[in-house]
Amino acid sequence: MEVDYALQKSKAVLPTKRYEHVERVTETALNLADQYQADRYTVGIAAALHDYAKHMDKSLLEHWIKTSVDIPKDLIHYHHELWHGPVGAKMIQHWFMIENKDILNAVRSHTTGRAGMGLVEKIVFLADYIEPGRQFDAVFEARNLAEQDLDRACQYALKQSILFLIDKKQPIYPDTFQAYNELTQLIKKDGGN
Ligand code: DGI
Ligand code: FE
Ligand code: FE
Repeated sequence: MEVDYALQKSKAVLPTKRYEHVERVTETALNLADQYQADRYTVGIAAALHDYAKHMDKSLLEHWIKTSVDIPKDLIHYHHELWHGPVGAKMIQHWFMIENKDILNAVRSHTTGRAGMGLVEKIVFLADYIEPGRQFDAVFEARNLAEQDLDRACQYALKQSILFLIDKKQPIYPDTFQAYNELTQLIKKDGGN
C-alpha cells in the first residue's frame, strides 16, 4: 500500500474537515520522519490511517472492542474518544492486511500514547498534536520542542493532555500516565529536568 492510497482510504470514510486534518498530520509526520530519521513509508501509512475509525458508529466500535481478543476491554469504561485508535488498528489490519507492527502500534496508541512507544509511534502521536490546524495555547511550545527533542515534545504533549483532562474533570486512561512517567524518567536520567 502506498501513502496516497492510504489517504484515499481515509478520505472515503471521513468528513472533509477530518480528512484535511489527516492530510496535515501526514505532512507533519513525514517532516518529523526526516528530522528524526524514521522510515517515511511506515510513518506515512500510519499517519494517513491514524483516524480511520474516528467517524464510525459508537456501537460498531464497541462491537470490535468486545470481539477482538487483543483490544483491552477496560476501554469500554473510558471516554469513547479513546476507542478509534485501537479499533482503527484492528480494522486496517483486517481490511487492508497491514501487518507492520510499527504502523499498527502507531494507529493504536495515537490518542493516549503508551509506555514503550517506538519512533514511529512517537512521531504520529506528536504530529497529531502539533499539525498546523491545531490552535490551543500549548501547541506553540509543543512545536518548539518538536524542533529540538522528540521525547521532550511527547512528554510535553502528554502533560498538557493530562492537565486538560483534569481541568475537564475527565478520567485519564492509564496508558497516558504510563507514557508520561516513562518519558519523564528517561529525560531525568539523561540529565534533563
Ligand atoms: O482524533 P483526534 O481528534 O485527531 O485526536 P486524538 O485521537 O488525540 O483525540 C483527542 C481527544 O481524546 C481529546 O479531545 C482528549 C480525548 N481524551 C479522552 N481521554 C483521554 C484523551 N486523551 C488522552 N491523551 N488520554 C485520555 O485518557
Ligand atoms: Fe485520533
Ligand atoms: Fe487525529
